Amino acid sequence: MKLLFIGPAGSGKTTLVWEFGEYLKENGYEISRINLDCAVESLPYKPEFDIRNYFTLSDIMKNFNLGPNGALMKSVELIFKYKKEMEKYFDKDFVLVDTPGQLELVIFHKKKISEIFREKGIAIFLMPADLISTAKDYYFLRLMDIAVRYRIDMQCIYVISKADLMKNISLEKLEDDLSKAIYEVLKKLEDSQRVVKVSSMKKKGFEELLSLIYESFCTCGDLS
Ligand SMILES: Nc1nc2c(ncn2[C@@H]2O[C@H](COP(=O)(O)OP(=O)(O)OP(=O)(O)O)[C@@H](O)[C@H]2O)c(=O)[nH]1
Ligand SMILES: [Mg+2]
Repeated sequence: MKLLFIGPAGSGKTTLVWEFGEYLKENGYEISRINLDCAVESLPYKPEFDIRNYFTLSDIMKNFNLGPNGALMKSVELIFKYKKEMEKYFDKDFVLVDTPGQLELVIFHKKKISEIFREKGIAIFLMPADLISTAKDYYFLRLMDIAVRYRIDMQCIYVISKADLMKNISLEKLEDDLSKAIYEVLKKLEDSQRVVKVSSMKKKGFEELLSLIYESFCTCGDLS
């Protein structure tokens, strides 16, 4: 099963790939980790496949005479070149894929990275708790998740990341604060799912995340 971690810059993707991977290993699963972020300086885990072994952001900037954002977009095309190499690590219970912070790479590039991971794969969209203070913040992130789903065309779930930073806010209360019309829009566009909150820092919510992953596979028919 492939888990494609996506979300806004700094939402906790890399830390979750690390800590959730450790949790899965401790529970007897075989895992591999794939790093697709050619710009990252250091990682807390040792990936089985690391795109930086093939190119880095500064290589692309130099070779194609691009600025950092253009170079990151270019990295998507280059990632496809190493698909075969990457696939050598797909033969595991879970393949955890770490993506670059710029969500543009996943949603605004004509080539969809999600294609590589779509089969027996699920995208996990991180909504960082520290971005959520008001009903509008929450609504914005839920809309973002819907937009991402439409674009990547892949089974997708969302999770609240950095849950330890969520203080005295009830998500149910925020939902209640949304106007009825807006709430109806969300319900129409979203596949309903439980809200799972994870904290990599406190190592909390991993069991719930794993259950949600399994449930999503069952409902999309990928697992019998
Ligand atoms: N409080 C708290 N901080 C976290 C948690 N997870 C990650 N962080 C911190 O948030 C910052 C960003 O975490 P990363 O895992 O690098 O986030 P990322 O989404 O991979 O970042 P980019 O790849 O740069 O987009 C780091 O300082 C982490 O230590 C968490 O569960 N709780
Ligand atoms: Mg990262």
